[in-house]
Amino acid sequence: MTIYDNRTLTRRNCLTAMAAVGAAVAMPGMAYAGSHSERLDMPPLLDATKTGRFSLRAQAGKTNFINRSDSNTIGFNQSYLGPVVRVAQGETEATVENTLKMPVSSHWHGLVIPGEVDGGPHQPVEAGGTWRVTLPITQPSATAWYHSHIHGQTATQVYAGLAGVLQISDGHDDARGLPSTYGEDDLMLVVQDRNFDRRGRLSYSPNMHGVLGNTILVNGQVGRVAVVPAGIVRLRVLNGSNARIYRLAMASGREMHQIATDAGLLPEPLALHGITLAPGERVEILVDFANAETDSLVSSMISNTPMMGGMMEQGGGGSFELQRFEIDPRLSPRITRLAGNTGETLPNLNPEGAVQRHFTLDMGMGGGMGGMSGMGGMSGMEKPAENALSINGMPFDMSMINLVAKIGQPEVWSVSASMMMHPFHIHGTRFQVLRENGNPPAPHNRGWKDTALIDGQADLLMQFEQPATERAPYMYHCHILEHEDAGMMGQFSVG
Ligand SMILES: [Cu+2]
Repeated sequence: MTIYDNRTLTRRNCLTAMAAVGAAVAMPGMAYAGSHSERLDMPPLLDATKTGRFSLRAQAGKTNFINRSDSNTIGFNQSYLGPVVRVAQGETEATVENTLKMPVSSHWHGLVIPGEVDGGPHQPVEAGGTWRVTLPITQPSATAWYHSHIHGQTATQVYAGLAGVLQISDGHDDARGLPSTYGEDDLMLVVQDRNFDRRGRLSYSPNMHGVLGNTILVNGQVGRVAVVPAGIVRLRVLNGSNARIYRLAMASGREMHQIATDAGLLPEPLALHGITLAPGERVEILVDFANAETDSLVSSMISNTPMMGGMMEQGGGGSFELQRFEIDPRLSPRITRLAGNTGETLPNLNPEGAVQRHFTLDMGMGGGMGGMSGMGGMSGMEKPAENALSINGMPFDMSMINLVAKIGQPEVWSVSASMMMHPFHIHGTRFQVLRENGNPPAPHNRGWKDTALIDGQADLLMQFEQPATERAPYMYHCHILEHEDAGMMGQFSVG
């Protein structure tokens, strides 16, 4: 099924696009930089903390990203992406209505909830249908997200816009001294890379290695400026890209203070100059703009193809801008001191007596040998072969339960990837990164996670709290969406 107008698909390299738009381009490999003349909009906030319910409607629309040219897109409650849904602990009723002509789903990525309400491939919302579920939320505050998860369609549907942010909030951020005024000192940044043709229309060219775009979108917008007060600002960053891995830094070199990983707050801010963020991962950072100097969140170029796997630190040269910040002196900063202890703790599960499982993320022939043209994702046009990718040699099969886990039983999942880096996501739980390549995890990976970038090998420690039946199993998969769709996924029940 095609979401886009096929006539807009073009096969040309990035230089053509750069020449065509004539935009100020300072980013290697990035075609559209924008002009920084317009202010970044936050996604609409859908606050369900008081009402205990929210509704999402999958709908088709047109979105003008660049060059005043409309692209066919899909979104939740709007034409592209969805609202920031804010929920509190307790029971929340979610309604997902599907007005599209194809099945979609809404997987609550990062929620520790039963398999039956997880929104994965076994809970499609058929065309014209409605899905009503109760989400029993018991986990602490975190920035989670939601996106469609129909097997074989996840990459195209998310690329076209079927994703949004789900914030779990206990309402105590003021007491913690954390910025919490949405859109003022608490900013949501959904970072995605997308390809646009020379007329500025969204295009999708399947590639086995995952599609890399020629343009950065933040909250579905190109080249906007975020206006912030001259104080401490909280940035919640979601990597909502299909395949691109970012190495986040501030252009000025100023410190970032990490306060949360995927699945929750750290005990106290962690000062860092760089944070790696793979597809599906979230990070929350505090940035102090007290010196009132403009700055930008930037990323290094990171190569991740089967030919160049594991070249994280070598980068590939250069960096590009994700989001520019300007200070408005008229905004009075609400938070001027770095928060202290948040009251949360680092995960410290006991691995004694844990069930040991091994997962090898396999590229197969198609992935391994077709990598030559995949650089930048703009010239490699090979179509993904069905099920060319697998885990432990088994491509995903909707009718097969790959493993059975027990509630309360500690498990260590040893995940390895040889040819390139893969972000590994597990449904229905949060986990602790125990070791990365035999070493203690990188500082920014020490909090609760639900997605971990496997650059070689990592041991993940977890303990399942919720049930998942054989009819509504949890997934584990690579979060490069083209890999997931091509079979790098498995499923499991928990009882
Ligand atoms: Cu992968």
